[in-house]
Amino acid sequence: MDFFKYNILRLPEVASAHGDRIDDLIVYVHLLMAALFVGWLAFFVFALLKHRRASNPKADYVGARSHFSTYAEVGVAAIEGLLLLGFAVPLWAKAVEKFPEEKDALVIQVIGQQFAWNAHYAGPDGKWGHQDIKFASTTNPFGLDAADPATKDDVTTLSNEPFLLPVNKEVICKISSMDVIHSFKLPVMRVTQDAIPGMSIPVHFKPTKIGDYTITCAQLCGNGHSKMRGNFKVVDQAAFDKWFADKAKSGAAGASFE
Ligand SMILES: [Cu+2]
Repeated sequence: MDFFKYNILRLPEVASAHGDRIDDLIVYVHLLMAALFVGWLAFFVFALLKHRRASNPKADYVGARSHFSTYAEVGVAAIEGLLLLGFAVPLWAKAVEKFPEEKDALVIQVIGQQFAWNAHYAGPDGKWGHQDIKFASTTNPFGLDAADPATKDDVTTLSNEPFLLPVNKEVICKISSMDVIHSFKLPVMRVTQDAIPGMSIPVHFKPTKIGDYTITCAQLCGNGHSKMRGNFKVVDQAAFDKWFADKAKSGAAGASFE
């Protein structure tokens, strides 16, 4: 299976708990398509040869008597049904629909803006600072209210500054946008979600490998779209705790918006 994933399809590295099952499905779909391509092409060549003019000088008005093609069609539909009901739907139910409890997960807000990704964590107090659209600006994309004491220790990373995630812990990202439609794509996590202005759409995943990874924007969002590359790092819990405490202490969120 890995041979198909990484040598034939050349999928990127996978670093999330559910990612392997998405790759499995991608391989199954490609195998079915390859079988159809070869099978139908062989049938086409067979039909060209069998029904060539030289061996059939007179037209046959009855046509095919065998039910082979019907059985083949039903067989293909059955395999497609199996892929959809046996793999795709259960995977969607688990990897997309079934969220972990917020109390057991790291919850962050992510906002796309032309052309950067910004992230916002409730600080060590676990409370989100008050947010209002009237405070929102390019330097304060989350509309944080600097006067609210709960804002003081909130952690933000702005303008594609890398944000950190602890390894082997569920993460919930609530995705939104300041301006146009973007799409939050973490290729190694096998996560993609449109960022839509006026909506907060959650996605969840569990990073399983320490490393530095890329965020891309998967919706053409303007002339700087190709530069809308953010970064995030998956680190061990101790490194995360240290970074988080330092960020919270520096009062990044509270200070910069006053
Ligand atoms: Cu974008």
